This record gives sequence, C-alpha cells and structure tokens, in this order.
Amino acid sequence: MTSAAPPVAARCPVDHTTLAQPRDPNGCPVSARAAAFNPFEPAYMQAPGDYLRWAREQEPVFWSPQLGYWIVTRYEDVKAVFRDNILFSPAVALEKITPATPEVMGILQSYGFAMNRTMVNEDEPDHMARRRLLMDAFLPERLATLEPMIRALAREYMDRFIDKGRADLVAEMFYEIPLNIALKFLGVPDEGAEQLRQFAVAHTLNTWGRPTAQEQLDIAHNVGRFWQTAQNILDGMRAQPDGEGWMYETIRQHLKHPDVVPESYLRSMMMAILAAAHETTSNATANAFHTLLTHRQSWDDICANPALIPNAVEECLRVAGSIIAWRRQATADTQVGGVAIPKGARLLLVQASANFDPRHFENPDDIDVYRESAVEHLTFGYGAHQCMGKNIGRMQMRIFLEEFVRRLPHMRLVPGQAMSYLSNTSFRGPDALWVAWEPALNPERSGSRQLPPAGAFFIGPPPKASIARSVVLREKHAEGEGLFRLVLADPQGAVLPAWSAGAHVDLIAGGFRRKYSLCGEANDRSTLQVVVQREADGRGGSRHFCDQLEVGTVLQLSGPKNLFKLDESARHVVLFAGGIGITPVMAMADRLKHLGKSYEIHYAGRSRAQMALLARLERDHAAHLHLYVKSQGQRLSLPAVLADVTADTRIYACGPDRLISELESLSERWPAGVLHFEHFNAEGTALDPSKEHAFVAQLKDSNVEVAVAADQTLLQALQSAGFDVPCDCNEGLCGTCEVAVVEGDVDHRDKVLTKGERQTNRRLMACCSRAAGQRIVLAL
Ligand code: FMN
Repeated sequence: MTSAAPPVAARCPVDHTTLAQPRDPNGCPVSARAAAFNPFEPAYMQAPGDYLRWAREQEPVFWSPQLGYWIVTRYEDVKAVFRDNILFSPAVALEKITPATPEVMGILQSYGFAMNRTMVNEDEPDHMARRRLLMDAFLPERLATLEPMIRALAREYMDRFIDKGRADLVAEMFYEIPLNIALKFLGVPDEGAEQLRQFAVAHTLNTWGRPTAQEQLDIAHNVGRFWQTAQNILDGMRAQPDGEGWMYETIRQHLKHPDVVPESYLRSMMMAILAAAHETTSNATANAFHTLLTHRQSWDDICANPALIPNAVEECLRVAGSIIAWRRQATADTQVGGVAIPKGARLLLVQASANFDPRHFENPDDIDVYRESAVEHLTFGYGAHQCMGKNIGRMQMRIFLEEFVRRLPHMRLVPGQAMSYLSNTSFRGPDALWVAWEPALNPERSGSRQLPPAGAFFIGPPPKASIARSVVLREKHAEGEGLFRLVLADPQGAVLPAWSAGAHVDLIAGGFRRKYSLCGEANDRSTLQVVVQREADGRGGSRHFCDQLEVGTVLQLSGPKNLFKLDESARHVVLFAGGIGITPVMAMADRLKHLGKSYEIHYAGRSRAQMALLARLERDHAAHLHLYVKSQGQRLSLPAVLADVTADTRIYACGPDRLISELESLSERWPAGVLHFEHFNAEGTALDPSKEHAFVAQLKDSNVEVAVAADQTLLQALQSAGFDVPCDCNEGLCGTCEVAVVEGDVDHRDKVLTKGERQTNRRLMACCSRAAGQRIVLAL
C-alpha cells in the first residue's frame, strides 16, 4: 500500500532544535521564506502563482522543511522534471503527503483498502505498455461522440436556472455535468453525485491534504467506503464485461492481457478514476468562469467572438488550472535548476507557479485570451504522463463557455463573495461560484439574439487561426524608401497587451500572415507600432501591408511574442542592426536607456533613405549610435567594434544573413551565451521533397516510432501521430517547435541555433530540420 510508508525524506534530516536555522539535505541553510512555505495555509490556495512569486525570482528550487519536499517553481525546471520520468519517478504521485497514523492505517485496512499502482504513479516499462492498450477511447474521433450529450446536458442544466437570475454554478451545474460525463465515459452506473463528491473530497484530503490526527479518522472511513464502493461497482461491471465505456475496455484488456493490466491495477484504477475523471474538469471549469468574469474585458471578448473560446480555455488553464502541483521522486543523485537533488528526494512541481514564469510567458500576470502561447501551460503535466483526459476536459469547458456566452452574456459575479478552496497541495477549485443576471435581459427572452445552432466543433489544442484580435490602422507614415510605419490600436480604444523589447506580432490581412517587430514606446498601451519594409520581389505580404492598408482599415493581429529577449542584467550591451533589422534593436535600445545601462548601437544600411527610424534614433540615442551608410562609403568592421568582449557582454543582432553569420564566426572566440540574434527571412529552410529522404524518429519518452516521409516535415509527422508539439512560424525562424535530441545526427536547417549549438546536436527545430541519417532519437 502506497499510503503505509511515511516518506523517506519527509523531514529535514538536520536536528533543528540545535541549529538557529534549518538546513536542507545538502547541508545548506534553508532561507526564512523556504522554511515558512506552507501549502496548507489559505494564501497558497487563493493564488498559488502569487504565493510562490518570491521563489521564482530568488530561490526557484528550494527545500521545504514543513513538507519534506524540494519545491520546483520555474517553468523550464518543472517541464524538465516531467520530461524525464525515469530519473524522476512518478511513483510518489498518490502517496499520502501527510503520513498516516497507525490508527488510520488500521481503519483503512478494515475496509480492505489496497490502493496500488494506477496510470499516474507507475514507472516504465509498465506504464507505457498499459497506456497504449488503454488509449483508444481518448482518440478525437471517439471523444467527438460525447459532444452532443455534453451540449444537451449544459442546455438542460441552464434551463433549470436561466429564469431565476442567480445561481451557484458549482452546485447547480459544474459539479454534476462533468460527473455525469465521466460516468458515461467510464461506463460506470450513477452512484449519486453527493456521495461521490464526499468520497472525492476524502480522497483528496487523504492524499494531498494535511488533516489533523482527529480529522484523519473520519477521512479514513470515507476513503475506506469509497474503496469498497469502487470495488462493488467494478465487480458488478465484471459480471457483464461487454458493456460500453473506458472501464469496460480496461476490464476486457485485463481479461486479454492480465500480465499488462493485472487485477490490482484494475482495482486501484477504479477508485482513482472515479475521483480524477470529473473533479479536475469541475474545478477547472469553475476556475475558468471565475477568471473570465473577474476580467470582464476577456469575458466581453469571448462574447463578441466565440471563436476565441478554445484559447480562452487554455489561458484559464494557465492562470487558474485545477491541478496546481504534482509529485515526483529522484531515482538517482541529480540536479534541478542547478540545485543538487539527492537520490530518493521527493519533489513538488508547482505547475501553478511555472505557469506564471516570466521567463516563458510574456506578462504572465495579465489574463490574455489572445495569448498564443497559453496552450504551453503545464497544467496537464508534460511528457509520457501528460493527462490522458485533457481533451475531454477542454471539450466540456469549451461547451459550457459557448452556451453561457450565447445565453447569459450579461451574467456577472455576485460581488463580495469570498472564494474558498479545499486545503491541499494539488487540486484547486472553488467550493461555490455565485453569479447573477437580469432574466428580462436574457437574449432568448428579449429577442436580442437568437440561439444559433452550435458551430463546427473540434477536439484538441486551439487552432492558431482562431487566436487573433482586431486592430485598426490608426496612422500610416512613410519612413523612407519603401518603409512604412504602421500605428495600430484597438477599434474600441481598449488597452493593448504589454510587450517587452525584442517582441514581435503577427499581422494578418488579405490572406497574408507575417511577423513584425514592435518598435513603438513600450509604455504606451494604447497603440502598437511596426515598420514594414516593402519587399518588391517578396511573397506579397509586405506589398499588401504597405500598399493596401489605409488608415481606418481593420486587420487581425496575434501576439506579442518574444523570441529575442534582452538580458537586462548584462554589464554592457552591443546592438547590431542591418537594414530593417533595426526594429527590435530600437526597442532594445529604448529599454536599455530606460534602465540606465551601458549600450552601443551599430546600424548599417544602404543609404539614409533606406534606413528606418533614423530620426528617432538620432533624437533618443545619439550618444550611443554608430551609423554605417554604404552610399556614404561607411562600412562596419565587426572585429574592430568587438575587440573587447567579456563574459558579461551581451551582443544582439538582427539583419541580413551575412551579418549574423560573420558574428557567429567571431563568437567562437567568446564565452557561450554572449551572442543572440534574430533572422527575418527564412531562405533555405523550406522542404524540397525531391531532395529529401525519409527517416524514422524514435520518441524515447513515449516509446513510439514515427515514420517521416520525404515529403513531410518532422513536425507534421509528429503532429499527425498525436504529439502536441507547439509551433509558430513553420519556417525555422522562431524556435517554438524545438525538440531535444537524444541520439543521431541532425541536418539543421533552422535560423535559430548558433553554430556551436548545431554541433552539439542536442536540439533541433522540427518544422524544418531533419535526421541526417535514417534514424534519430528524440526526447519526446
Ligand atoms: N519585416 C519588416 O519589414 N519589419 C519588421 O519589423 C520585421 N520583423 C520580423 C520579425 C520576425 C521575428 C520575423 C521572423 C520576420 C520579421 N520581418 C520583418 C519579416 C516579415 O515577417 C516578412 O517576412 C517580410 O515582410 C517579407 O514578407 P513578404 O515576402 O510576404 O513580402
């Protein structure tokens, strides 16, 4: 029984009574804040991302003496631990975080409680073998059959309260529908919502809570009853194993492959799934409605444009997911975020903190339903153990939102209600969510809007095309030969998203979608500015933006996104721009000036008329600016300018391939991490099937092989095999589709990696790079 053994490292091994300050298992002193970390105090549940803000900044991996766990708070670290489920075993995922007293153990045993391995806490190779056998029911085509039922239930439940003007959405809808859907999906008979809710609460507190010794006794009885109920249901189902539903499929797989799906697995899974299948969706839905109604602009945006709902769901899962922390155990001495983690140590990966990490998400504290990277949240976990039911959860959340924005767009949160949550490390959702509205204003009654039939529905992550906001071209200025500065604003004058130096947006109009770096005033939230260089011989996008867009034209915009971030801690920054590459460089110079940092700008161009933003550069950065105007015989000599590069220098360059490649050659003499660049053009990255060969990508973490045909990119092959590899530009410029390489030579085609990075063969961009040979092994 997993709950029997108290965690090996449940307390700090150092005797605190003899020390002024506690120490971690490495012998290091524990900081006061780390010592005070207590996920069972209300502040953690109210806003877990906020609660750990200090840690993300000051001590991203720390030892918690109160929990006996290493707490991991940054995005990259959490993801890296999830990614490696061999070095970081999931075996402790369902362990009682508060060790059971002998009395509690006695109670559990009296019910025959024998919780053992389930999908979430088992190691390889067992886990993948089982996962593969039990995956079919989660395929999009199978899930799609649930949609009409979810929608009908949503409408029926809403009908019950739509004329009342007030409802607790948790009690009156969000608990029961996911429960109904879960039971239907599993094929389990309805045991009564109230009973199952009590059981699920007991299971959560028993596994992830810190009940007092007295409370534990009651909880243990409920967990025992839950176990017995689950076993009775299972026995009933086994008597007629030809029923429909995932649990029936699991029973049939058990009968066919008892070695892969053994008896103990079946029993444990039955109880675990009864709680996990609906609690997560119920909580996530309530959190999402709370988030959107508290940020009214976002709610109004999805009411005005329901196509945004899938991405709004992802943004809500990012900022207010229902799984906020998950556990792993180190199987060998290792490091996380540079901190030594001894073998056997337990780790609490706080996804709710990682999802607010500014190193990964721009302006993480802003709720932005237009955020393209929202889907990169870690709420579903990552890697081989990623939540199997994620698409059922997404589907329900989308349908609920679709129905509410049509039928109750004027709904508001009842003001002044205090949100309360069950105290535990991992499952977060409010106990109640009160909303109110004026029934006379219901569109169905007032006739203001008719109920349209539901539009096309899809399963999976949000399509990129749906995530764009409307902006209006407010000003258009000729900035020189073939250069146009476009000033964009929200059509209703709403605030636009904040952005950081180096960021770009995608402009979408006339069938073109192109990236442009932001170069206006960073603190101006009412407009976004770009400069577009008209490429006469280009693919047509820049011609369209320069020739066809008039002041007053409404176009679509996605982003901002920053793949060219400025290291603000550098001692000295050298900025290089060639031609239109000045746009992100200008924003960097503005930021460095604002910070009072030491910097210099080297800007090369053919003639003054062809160099954008000159007047502003000369006005704001004259003392730092070096111009190299070819028509005036001035040439930039990189070795001369860069005679004095040290480890704390940072060099940022944007411009023609020639400039960047010369800098790359020079960079071989500099410490790693000094040079950063961004390419604007993707020449040489496109797929040419006549010159390619087919190969096999072996996905190590998932134990799967994917065949990549000659006329297919690796990214396309991975996505069609069901792997959610994020991507953006699809032409090797942005780095979004980076995948870690375990083994095999890579034919690198991207413009993101440096020469040194290519040589190490540790990473590749899946949208354009390929295996150099017949096979490549990837960490996926
Ligand atoms: N082109 C510009 O004219 N100005 C920019 O600020 C700019 N920023 C870019 C930022 C990124 C990250 C990338 C990848 C490209 C950028 N480009 C910029 C290039 C444009 O996206 C686009 O390729 C160019 O306008 C040519 O498009 P066309 O061939 O359709 O005419």
